[in-house]
Amino acid sequence: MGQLVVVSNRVALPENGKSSAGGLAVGILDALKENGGMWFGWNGEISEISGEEEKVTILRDQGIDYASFSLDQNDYDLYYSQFSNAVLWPAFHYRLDLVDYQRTAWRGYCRVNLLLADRLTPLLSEDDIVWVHDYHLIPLAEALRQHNQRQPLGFFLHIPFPSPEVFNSIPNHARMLEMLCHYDLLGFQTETDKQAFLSTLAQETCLRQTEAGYYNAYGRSFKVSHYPIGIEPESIRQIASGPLPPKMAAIKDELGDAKNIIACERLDYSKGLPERFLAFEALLEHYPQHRGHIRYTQIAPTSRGEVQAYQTIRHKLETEAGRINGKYGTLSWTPLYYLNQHFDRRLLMKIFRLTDIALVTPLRDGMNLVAKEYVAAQDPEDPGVLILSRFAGAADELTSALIVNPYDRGDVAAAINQALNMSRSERITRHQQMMKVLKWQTIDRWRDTFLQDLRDTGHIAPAVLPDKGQSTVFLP
Ligand code: GDG
Repeated sequence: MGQLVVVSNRVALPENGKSSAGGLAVGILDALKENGGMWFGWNGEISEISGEEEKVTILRDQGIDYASFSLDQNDYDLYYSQFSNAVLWPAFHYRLDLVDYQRTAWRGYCRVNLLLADRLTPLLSEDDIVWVHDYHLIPLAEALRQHNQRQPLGFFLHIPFPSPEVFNSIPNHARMLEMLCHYDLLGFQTETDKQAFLSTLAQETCLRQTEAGYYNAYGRSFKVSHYPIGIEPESIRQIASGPLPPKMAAIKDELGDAKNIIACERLDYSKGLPERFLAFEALLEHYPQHRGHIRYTQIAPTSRGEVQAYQTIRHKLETEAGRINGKYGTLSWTPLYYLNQHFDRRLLMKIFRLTDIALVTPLRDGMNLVAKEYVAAQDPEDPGVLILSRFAGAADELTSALIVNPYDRGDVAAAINQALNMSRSERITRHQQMMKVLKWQTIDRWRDTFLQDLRDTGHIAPAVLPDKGQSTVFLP
């Protein structure tokens, strides 16, 4: 049997023989450890030499080959910062107003994917299976097919797939759909995402269903399904319930009887942070009985700091946090703690357990792992309350959370008030219902079902390929 080859934009390289990877990376690493395999992608470094000259470095650790490379500045700018993060990310999160499209970026995006196929091809064997992750790598399957690679190629989209009207607003949308159909398996987070993809495809071209889950378009056959990503609830429970570091114990004492509200995510406009700050302000305004008795801590480490839209939202949050604290704070009480910092993962899980309410209110989110981690970190005898946006993929599964519309600050404020007043027995019931889902749809299940389906696509007739040796042109 061949090996599993995972391809993602970034590779989480092992450090000092020990991996520092977070939840998703751990799930991928487990699969690689089980079956042996390779993880291929960018090492996170920008190199001085040109992309074409850059070599792949292979590092072997615990039976896994980490095949990684640097990008040059031009490739990083066009492929990563511009097309991936200033076109695809905002558009797929319904923020067409933030799309900054340039044709050079699209060409750079395609060129880097072709470069990745050039580098990956010599590392592949005929009986390998290849699992490609996320929106940076839409063109990769087509590029690999043009290198005569016939292995099962699977693609999982971690972010939402938007409605046809939104997707069709992206220049090159038709070309991207065609590129996606070179994969044998296309996986989405939710049924809604899957349906949005199929509707978009059906509008663009002749789409035929050939058997349950299998489709045909552009002369190629592929499977389409949804695979909600999960977490490892037991490992999170263990971390969260372990002893508190001394610094944390002091914070716990300091909190006293105050109710603690937590929110944590990368600083990203899709996560609905400014809207959430305003919802918190609405709570203080309309439910004055909570003033002085609650504390909202927002953890938001910087991400993609070089992209303009991310700098703008950072400034906005700094201003808003200061304004709200200035308006409602007293000499002895600060309502909002805004921490633009990265926290250690283990510490984060303990903080989740210590807090009474989690605010997870993205404007759009593929899944949202923080929502799931928060629930798993709770004490089952005295759990906190999850307030969850209806626009997070997780809302399909965690229906016992308090589901809110993040655009309606009155709705979010009312949910916080409801959570602050919720009886212990209701909190326990809701928590039990959510834990049932989390224990079923774990990250292992997500990975195993995807990989099983990818192996099963082996019976699909291979795509029509050019003869070996015939030169092919990869057109953006
Ligand atoms: C994409 C999709 C989808 C956050 N702050 C810190 C920290 N985190 C960790 C969380 C969680 C992870 O980062 C974030 O995962 P999310 O799912 O919430 O969001 P994205 O980063 O946008 O992920 C998303 C996901 O892919 C998986 O498919 O669910 O929809 O957008 O694990 O705990 N970790 C540490 N310090 C922090 O300050 N250590």
